Amino acid sequence: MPVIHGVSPSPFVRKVRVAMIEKGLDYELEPVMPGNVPDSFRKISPLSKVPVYQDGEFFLPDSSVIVAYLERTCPDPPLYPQDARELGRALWFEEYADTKLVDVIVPVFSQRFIQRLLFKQESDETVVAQQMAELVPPVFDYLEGEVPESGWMVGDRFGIADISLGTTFVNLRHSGESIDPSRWPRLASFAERVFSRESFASLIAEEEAAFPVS
Ligand SMILES: N[C@@H](CCC(=O)N[C@@H](CS)C(=O)NCC(=O)O)C(=O)O
Repeated sequence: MPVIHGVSPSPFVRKVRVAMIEKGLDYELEPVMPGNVPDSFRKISPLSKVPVYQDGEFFLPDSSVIVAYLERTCPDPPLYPQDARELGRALWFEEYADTKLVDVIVPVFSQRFIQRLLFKQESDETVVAQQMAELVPPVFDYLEGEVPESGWMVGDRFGIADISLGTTFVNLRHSGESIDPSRWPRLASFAERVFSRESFASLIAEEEAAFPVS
């Protein structure tokens, strides 16, 4: 059975797990804590990051690479559009989610989830407030203009764009924050749609049980 090396709260690990669930693929999760990896892990992940996919002696790092590989090995159901322009847009939203969206959300997640929940230390609420007031809004403004009123990001078919954006919204949720529906109504309802999808809902339930917010 394939193995995913990484930990469940990582947005990139979750992205791969959702893709595998959507495709009906079984896997095992092998815990590897990012930032504290053994030397042996660097051999299979030259950038020392999670996730890494393993199938026997075959190893692949990077969530985008892994999901693209899974699409070739298990094409049904497809997670990438066939149409060239739709594919381009889906890949763009994946890139934007993996870079800009992660960049603005992870500092909030680091304070509220990693610092407070995992390490049982005070969170730096000035960091959280600054992110939420200054750095997150322009990103949400952009996405609010792109997200459809109903359905999914590209071609009204659930796929890689929805998975990539949705996985980081889960980290925002784990941080005790949400998308303000009075300011970003489309984006807030998109996030709720993603959270309700079975693949996401099962992982959110598993993660919330493992890391209860008290
Ligand atoms: N582009 C990579 C990013 C992976 C990534 O940044 N993972 C984080 C955990 S969420 C990590 O392993 N960080 C450890 C480090 O940067 O040393 C992907 O899509 O898999």
